[in-house]
Amino acid sequence: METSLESESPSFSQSDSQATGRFGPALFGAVSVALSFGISELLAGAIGAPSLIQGVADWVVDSAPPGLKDWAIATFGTNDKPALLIGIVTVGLLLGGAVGLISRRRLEPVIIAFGAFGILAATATASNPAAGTTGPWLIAIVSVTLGLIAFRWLTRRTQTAGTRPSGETDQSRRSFLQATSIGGLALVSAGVGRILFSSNRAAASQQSEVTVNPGTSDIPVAASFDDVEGLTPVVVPNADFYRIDTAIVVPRVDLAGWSLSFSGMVDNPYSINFDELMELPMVERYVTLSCVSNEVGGKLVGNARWLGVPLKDLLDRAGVQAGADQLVARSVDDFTVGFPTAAAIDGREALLAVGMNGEALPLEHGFPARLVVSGLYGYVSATKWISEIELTTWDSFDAYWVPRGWSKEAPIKTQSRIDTPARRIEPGDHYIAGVAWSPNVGITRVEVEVDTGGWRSAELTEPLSEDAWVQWRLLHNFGPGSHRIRVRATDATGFTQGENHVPPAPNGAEGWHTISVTVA
Ligand SMILES: Nc1nc2c(c(=O)[nH]1)N[C@H]1C(S)=C(S)[C@@H](COP(=O)(O)O)O[C@H]1N2
Ligand SMILES: [Mo]
Repeated sequence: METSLESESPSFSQSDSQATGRFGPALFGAVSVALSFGISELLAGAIGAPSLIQGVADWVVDSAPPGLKDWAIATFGTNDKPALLIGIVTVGLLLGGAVGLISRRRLEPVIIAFGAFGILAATATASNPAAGTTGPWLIAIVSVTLGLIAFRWLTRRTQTAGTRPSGETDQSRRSFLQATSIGGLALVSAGVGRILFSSNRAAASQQSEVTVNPGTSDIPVAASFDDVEGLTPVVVPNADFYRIDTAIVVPRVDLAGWSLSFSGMVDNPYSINFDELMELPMVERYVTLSCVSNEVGGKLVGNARWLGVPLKDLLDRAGVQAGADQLVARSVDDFTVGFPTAAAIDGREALLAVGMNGEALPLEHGFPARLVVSGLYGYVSATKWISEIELTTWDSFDAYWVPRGWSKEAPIKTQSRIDTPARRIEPGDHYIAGVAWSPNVGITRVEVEVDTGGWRSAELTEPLSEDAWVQWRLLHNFGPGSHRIRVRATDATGFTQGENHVPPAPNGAEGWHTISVTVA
């Protein structure tokens, strides 16, 4: 096979001078990669499957060494996914540029690099159970082929012209234009792909058609300090609720094909579909959910009104066998949690939830059903897009985050956070206010200290339940200067938060949230 470009164009380097210049091949490589990426987005959007970039991102998330996730969440918060996608695109374009430079004389490296990327990306993407297998390969083959064709086209035109000594400047301008148009095509493909993707998924999702009706609910109306500016609402609206999961593409569950199975150490294994589930008696409860990665003062915590079936009812029907001391819950995308079976039956709020704040679960929060277990961090309890509940022994299985260095057992630690005042305020009276939580236990006291003025008790909202956070506030007269404010909560067991700072890994952050404000 003739793949040597040099033989077609011995004077390649002569033309390689102006606008596209010495780095022309790098530009061509990068632009060809961009086209591959763009076509991959377009095809993914058209068939509603994850694109290659998303597949690679998924793979990075699942195989990233422990510590990287902590770093990513600490650095990017809930923007960690966009950051990862941007990172992958950037690395891809840089590699494309490098391969272009190396390949200025030969096509083999480009074919090998593009081919290897296609194979790896398709393999990674196809390993996501939600992606299917043919889609990723089809997308990889078409997008890699078009990328290669683009590279060939860009480089060949340059070289042909290079044999005409007088046409160098014209040609290099033309190559630059060609590269620009390929880049534009890549952007348009990606944009159209993203639009197709969201409309495709929105149309195919039955989430908006599901209404969840609690019937008669005895749940209290949330009392809150509405007049305090900058304070997090007692019940966080769905759109504002933090989101943490390993899914690059939010799983879209087809209700007709969905069921939840109860398996393992049970007397009567069974499955339940969505219609059957919706017929069961439900309760509505306020439960505060927290991510173990939440730093002291962090935003990865929220309180919502969940509607669902008590897990105990579902387990009673299955008949949990003696010795089944671990409940493992698996999602449609193969995420797992594991927690002591006792937590599902000891009387705490432990729900198979279908509703969040009066609506069907949003897609990002687990439609059609998820677990909510009061007092346990999300990574050991709150399986979204749930598909299976398996009863097993504590020692026979470690769920997703455990081999990645996080504790196997992870009760939520008592915490408090300062939401307001802002970092710069004018002298005078200002509320110091925030939230405090200890799900399944409850908060009894929140104290605030300004500078070294001693701890003062804050006013608390009427707790919605022992599972929900409370708001707290304290009016303070601020004089000019810089002031340190810190907060600590006491829970219903009598435990008061300690000052010592502990990082999130491996089982949750500790310490007093401390801020400083400048008054001028
Ligand atoms: N299927 C699935 N469920 C999951 C996760 C996940 O990665 N996949 N992450 C868990 C973690 S770490 C947390 S903190 C909570 C967050 O729930 P939220 O996104 O609704 O706030 O979901 C849990 N449930
Ligand atoms: Mo989490």
